[in-house]
Amino acid sequence: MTHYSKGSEKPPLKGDVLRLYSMRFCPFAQRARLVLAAKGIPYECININLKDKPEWFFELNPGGKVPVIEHPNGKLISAFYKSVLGQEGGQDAIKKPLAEFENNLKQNDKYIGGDKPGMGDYLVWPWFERLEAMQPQILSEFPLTQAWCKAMKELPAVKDCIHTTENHVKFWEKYRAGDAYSQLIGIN
Ligand SMILES: N[C@@H](CCC(=O)N[C@@H](CS)C(=O)NCC(=O)O)C(=O)O
Repeated sequence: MTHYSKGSEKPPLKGDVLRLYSMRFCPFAQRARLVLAAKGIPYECININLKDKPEWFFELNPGGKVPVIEHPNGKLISAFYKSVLGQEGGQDAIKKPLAEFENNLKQNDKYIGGDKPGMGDYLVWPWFERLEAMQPQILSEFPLTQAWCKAMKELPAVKDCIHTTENHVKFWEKYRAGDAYSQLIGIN
């Protein structure tokens, strides 16, 4: 199995197939492989020699790290971002995973695993924070998820890290418009 190194040519993309740049022992890349496999998404795996990286790899990720996903049409935008940006099809695509999330929340539990917040709650919260800020009407169909959002916002750690709805909206407007200072929204 080839691991592409310095001096190699970048292999041409295979039609429409998604490509994952990986390294066999990288846990982050393994996480990407796990999700692609679990979702049944076909992909081509290109291994990178991380001790002797090909020059062309830095064009894909200037940080030089795996994993990197490349899509032949260059556009890879998740259902989450589509829905946050109000793009066509985004709302429908996000409803399926939201329904799964809702079904996994138990009627009497405050958080994912019971009455105490756990790692799972904190790991998924940032996406819900943005969804709630940008497309709150989507969440109105999911009452348990809404109650969970409310409980999350009462946690000191979440309070400490949260951005206001106003700042999320301003950030997205400016970021989409290519404003290099968008990342400073909310800093006086
Ligand atoms: N969470 C990070 C970490 C990725 C990462 O650290 N990958 C390691 C391999 S497990 C890597 O590419 N290391 C090469 C390097 O740092 O030069 C990400 O996905 O951006």
